[in-house]
Amino acid sequence: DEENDGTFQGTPLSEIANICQHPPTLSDMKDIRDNNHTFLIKPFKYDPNSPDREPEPFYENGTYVDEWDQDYVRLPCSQSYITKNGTQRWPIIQGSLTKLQHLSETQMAAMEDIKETIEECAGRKYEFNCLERLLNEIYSGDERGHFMSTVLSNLCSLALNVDKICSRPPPLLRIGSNRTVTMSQKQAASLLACAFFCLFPRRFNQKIGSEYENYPNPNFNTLFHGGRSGGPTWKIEKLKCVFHYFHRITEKMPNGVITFRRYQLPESCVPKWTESKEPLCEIHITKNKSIEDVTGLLQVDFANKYIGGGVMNEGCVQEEIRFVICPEMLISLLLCEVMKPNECVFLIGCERFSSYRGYSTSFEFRENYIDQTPKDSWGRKLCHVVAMDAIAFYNRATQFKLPQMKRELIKAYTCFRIPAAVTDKKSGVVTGNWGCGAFNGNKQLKAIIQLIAASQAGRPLAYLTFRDQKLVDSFYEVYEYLSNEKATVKDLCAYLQCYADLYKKLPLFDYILQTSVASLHS
Ligand code: AR6
Repeated sequence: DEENDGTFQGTPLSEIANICQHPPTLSDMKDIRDNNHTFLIKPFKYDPNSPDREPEPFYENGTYVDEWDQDYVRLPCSQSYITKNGTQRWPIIQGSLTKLQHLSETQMAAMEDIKETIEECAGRKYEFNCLERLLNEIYSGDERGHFMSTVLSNLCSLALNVDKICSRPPPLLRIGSNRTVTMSQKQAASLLACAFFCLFPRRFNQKIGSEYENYPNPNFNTLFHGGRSGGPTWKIEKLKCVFHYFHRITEKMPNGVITFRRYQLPESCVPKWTESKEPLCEIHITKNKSIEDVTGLLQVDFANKYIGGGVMNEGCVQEEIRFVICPEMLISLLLCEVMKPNECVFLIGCERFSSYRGYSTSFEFRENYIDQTPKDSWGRKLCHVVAMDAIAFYNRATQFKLPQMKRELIKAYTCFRIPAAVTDKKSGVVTGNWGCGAFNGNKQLKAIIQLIAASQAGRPLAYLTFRDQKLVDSFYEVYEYLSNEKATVKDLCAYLQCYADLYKKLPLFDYILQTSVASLHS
């Protein structure tokens, strides 16, 4: 046990404020009169004594509301979804999916049938080598049989009933909108079934000037694409994770609730960094844990500004792995426009379904994962994740320039900050080498930037070094030094400001250890 094996430094994790011990107090859903919060479900209260109760879809006037514009997800079931010939697309989709469902239930469908269905629904051609390799070569006969009959039939039914299950299209979380959407896990499942069949219109084209140029593509077409090799092994493993989720929801549909919340830091809340006397936050530093294993703290997703990053392609680092083991997070690709430097997205309540081993090219689906995270009074798992996108540094020297340091600080603060209205105890944040893998950042710099942001937000910081014992010790040495110096946020900012001219000479931690707080301001 890490708590006792001496590999961590700082405050023990068990002493860091945790939302599972102190669940946040939430207003009743029915009392929320917030134009920026859309509920796809009727007001729902979770009662731990009747855990099987399901949230119900919210119907405006008893029927499906057909919104079809730039503020809403364009659902395939809309009457306004028209083919080039001017006919409605939904009846075509219904025809194809019903045929496939019938096949899967009577004689078991084949890869070709899935391919035909998807192409018929979209009215375009795709390449499916990765899907094909998984289904026809890698799955055992039993796995394949189960997928091609039971699971596939359920996916057809979830997609065919998207209008009934979702009751209306979710709003898009557009730039600057501060919008929030709350839905049931079943509604998310229905939307993901639509993504499996690549049913979301206009999302394939991300060319400049096209409607969805600033959005990721939530459809699975690129995930199925494998090229001549059938796709790299880790991409197949990602598919296995997502299909495991489909398998699980086919056995038993989860009955919880999830929320996606886009947040923009108001201009008036940008701290005066160089005047701030906030003290250093508490810290826990350790090397063997993974962010997704630390329940009850705000977990950081090392995101792309296009949320999900390479999850639908070949990407397989922290964000992509998180999204395939918790596939409900993929709904964010459907909802979220690109994130600006002063924005972030919270993913609340998403369930984890798979365990894994390896990382990046060695990534593998391991086995079923039972997520024991308790629920809040809305029926959401007490799992709070924030998508925090760093700058991708092609030239590593750029990150030490002031505008870049400031941008990263604002981003981290936007993610860590707790709105003044929230009176609950401030839970910790769990993060690590944010921006220091695919995005090429400097670990020492990012550690200090995140320390400043967490201190300003008044939240404890759990910092996972991803097996780097040297970083555990060196970061803690610097933290202790700063704490002895009684350094505050403004002092930390002063260190960074001076360091902008010194980065070529020595590492940031060395510079801090050699420089007293008093000398910074003299
Ligand atoms: N828990 C703790 N630390 C981790 C974990 C984990 N589960 N996984 C990785 N690390 P990276 P970035 C450490 O490269 O540089 C994606 O494509 C490990 O030391 O995922 O911000 C996104 O979509 C790793 O090297 O994040 C973006 O496009 C480091 O964290 C892009 O990558 C950084 O992980 C973001 O790249």
